[in-house]
Amino acid sequence: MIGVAETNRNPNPPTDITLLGLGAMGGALAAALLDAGHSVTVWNRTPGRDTDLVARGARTAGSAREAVSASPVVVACLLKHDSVHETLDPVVDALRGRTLVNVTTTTPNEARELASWAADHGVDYLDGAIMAVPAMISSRAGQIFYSGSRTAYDALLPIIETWATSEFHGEDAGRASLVDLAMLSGMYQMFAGFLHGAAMVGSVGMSAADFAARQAPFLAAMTGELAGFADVVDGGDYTVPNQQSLDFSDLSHIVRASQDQGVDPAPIAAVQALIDRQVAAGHGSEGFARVYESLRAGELVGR
Ligand code: FVH
Repeated sequence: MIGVAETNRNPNPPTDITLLGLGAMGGALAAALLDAGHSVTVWNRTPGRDTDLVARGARTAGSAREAVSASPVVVACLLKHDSVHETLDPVVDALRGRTLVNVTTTTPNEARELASWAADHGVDYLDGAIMAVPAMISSRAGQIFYSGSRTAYDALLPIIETWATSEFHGEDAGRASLVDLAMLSGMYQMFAGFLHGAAMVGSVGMSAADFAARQAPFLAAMTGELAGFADVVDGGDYTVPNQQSLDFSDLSHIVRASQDQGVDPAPIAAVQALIDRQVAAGHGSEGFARVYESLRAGELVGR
């Protein structure tokens, strides 16, 4: 990964930018570009979403072709992978020789497919994965991961930094998306874990708000354990001392408690299944981090 400080800044970045897609995120990105003094051309499939941006100085394009033709840099912030092709396939001849920054959420393979499609049509392709909600755009709290064309990243850094903290993750166009989706995987499983706990205590009348007030500081403290797990995983030795063993980590009592309360134990049962696989493979005395091996191998038993 290449961080912001390690990039070659372009002292004369292009100032004309086209933004395709004026949904919640596209609108925020366009507004940030206008605030930074860029000349911004906007286009949206459904007319009428550009009113505020035009009032702030954006030029509006009557068609995707006109929008693409207006600037050397075209940013696509559309709903999904298919939307990008639906918008750009018919105008790909106009895109030739320009840079496409695609911040539409895609899977890694969809990003790679778009990079390959762009290369076939003479388009420099930079994929972006946004780790922010629209309200975080223009703040350093937001992060956007990029991968694909390093040339494009270096040239555009002064522009894309107006949106959020930028990180370049390499020339595999799918990598930014992969990191993004891996981050979201952890987040959604944490949310599901919280909701499962809320359902357990809800069965005896505790409100979700009461539970959240207790769970939030506990989870925040537990994130301090992540670096230790990471050290064990990266070191590849799950026998290092002072770890909680898989045998000790048996969670079947939580599964039973959930069932006893009439609550679906699916989230915690999934964790227990990962533990069981490693214990069955003879690794019960090793650390909890060993469940990584089952996940990484994509198979039921450890290597
Ligand atoms: N909003 C957020 O918090 C998240 C944060 C993380 C990253 N995402 C991704 O950003 C992409 C755009 O998200 P959005 O919030 O702007 O989404 P919407 O407000 O729903 O707007 C969607 C825009 O896409 C246009 N669109 C949809 N399908 C097509 C199509 N086939 N051809 C052309 N344009 C299309 C839609 O146009 P319209 O419905 O107004 O005509 C909107 O402009 C997204 O990948 C998030 O995952 C945001």
